[in-house]
Amino acid sequence: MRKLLVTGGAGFIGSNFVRYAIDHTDSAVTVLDKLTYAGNRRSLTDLPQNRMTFVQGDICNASLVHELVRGQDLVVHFAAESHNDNSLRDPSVFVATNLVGTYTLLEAVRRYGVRYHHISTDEVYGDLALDDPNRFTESSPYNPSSPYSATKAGSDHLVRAWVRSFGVAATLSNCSNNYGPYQHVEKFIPRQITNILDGGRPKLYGAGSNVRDWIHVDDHSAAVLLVTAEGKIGETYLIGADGERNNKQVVETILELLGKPHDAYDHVTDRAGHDLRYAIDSTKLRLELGWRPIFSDFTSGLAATIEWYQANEAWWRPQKAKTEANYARQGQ
Ligand code: NAD
Ligand code: TDX
Repeated sequence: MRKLLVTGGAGFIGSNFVRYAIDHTDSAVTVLDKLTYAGNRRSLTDLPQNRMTFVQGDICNASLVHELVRGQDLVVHFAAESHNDNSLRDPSVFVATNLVGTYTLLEAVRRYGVRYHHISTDEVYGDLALDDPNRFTESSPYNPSSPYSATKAGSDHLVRAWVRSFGVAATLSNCSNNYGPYQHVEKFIPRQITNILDGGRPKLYGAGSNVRDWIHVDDHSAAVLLVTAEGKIGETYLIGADGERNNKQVVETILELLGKPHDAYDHVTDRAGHDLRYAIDSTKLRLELGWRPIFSDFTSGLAATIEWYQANEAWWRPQKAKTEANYARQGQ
C-alpha cells in the first residue's frame, strides 16, 4: 500500500484527487490542509475514513511538514492560493503559500528522500493571441501575468532547482482550467451556475471573448496519478483536453442548460491584466504515457456539474453571499 500525502486536499482539485486516488488505488492518504476560505472539510466527509487521515495545518510550518512527510512514499502538492482576482487585491498570502510553502515541502522531501509531484498551471506561460495557431507545450517560455501565476511560476522553478541541485525525485504537471464538483463559488463556472440558481444573472468580465481550455477535474486526477506512477523524474507534463471555449460561449451554454434566455447575463468590469487565451498541447502526456480524457463532451460534463450544484446547495450556500459582496466592491 502506497502512503500518500496530499496538500490542499480539502480544496477543489485536491478533494477530487483524494476521492479519485481512494477509488482507483489502494493508497493510504494523509491530507494536509490549512482550511483557508477555499478549503472545506465537507468536501471529504463521504470518503472512507479508514483510508484517509486529515490534518489541519499550514504548508509553511516546517516542523509539521517534516513530521508528516517523513515515512511517506509520495507527496502530491496541490495547496495554493489559487484565485487570480484575489491575487490582485492582496498578493502577500500568494507569496507565502505558493513560494514559501513549496520551498518548505521541497526541503522536507529532500531530507527524507520522498518522491514529490508538483501541481501547477498553464498560466505560467502567459497568454496567447486568439488567432495564434500554436498552443502551450513543455518548452514554451515562462511569461506569467498575475501575482498568482508569477508565484506558481516561481514554485515550478524551485522544484526544478531542487531536482538538479539536490537530486530530489520530482515530477511536475501544468494543467488548464478545471471544472466539476466541489469548486469554490468564486470561480467562473460555479459563480455563474449559483448566480442563476439564486435568481441572479451571470457576470461576464469585459466582452467575454477570453478563451479558457476546460478539462474535467477527474481527467486531471487521472493524469496526475499516471504521472506519479509512470512519469520520468525531473520531467514536466502538460495536461489539457482540447476544451477551448470563450467565456461568453460557456455562459450561454450554462443559461441554455438551465432553461434561461441566451442573453440573460451582465457585462461587468474586466479583470486587470486579464489573460486573453490559454491553450494546451498535451501530446507528450498522450504519446509518452498513453493518457486520454474520458470527459470529451464539455456540454454533458457541464450539465453534470450543474446538477451537482443543484443537489448540493448546503455545500456552497455558506460561501455565496460573502463572495458576491467581495465582487460587488470591485464592480464585478
Ligand atoms: P483551491 O483554492 O480550491 O484549493 C486550495 C486548497 O489549499 C484549499 O483547501 C486551501 O485550504 C489549501 N491551502 C491554501 N493555503 C494553504 C496553506 N498555506 N497550507 C495548507 N493548505 C493551504 O484550489 P484548486 O483550484 O483546487 O487548485 C489546486 C491546485 O491546482 C493549485 O496548486 C492550483 O494552482 C492548481 N491548478 C488549478 C487549476 C484550476 O483550474 N482550478 C488549474 C491548474 C492548476
Ligand atoms: O465572474 C467571473 N466572470 C468572468 O468572466 C469570473 C469569476 C471569471 N470570469 C472570467 C475570467 C477568466 O477569463 O472567466 C475566466 C475564468 O476565470 P477563473 O475561474 O477565475 O479562472 P482563471 O483566472 O482562468 O484561473 C483558473 O485556471 C487556472 C484557476 O482559478 C487557476 O487556479 C488555474 O491556475
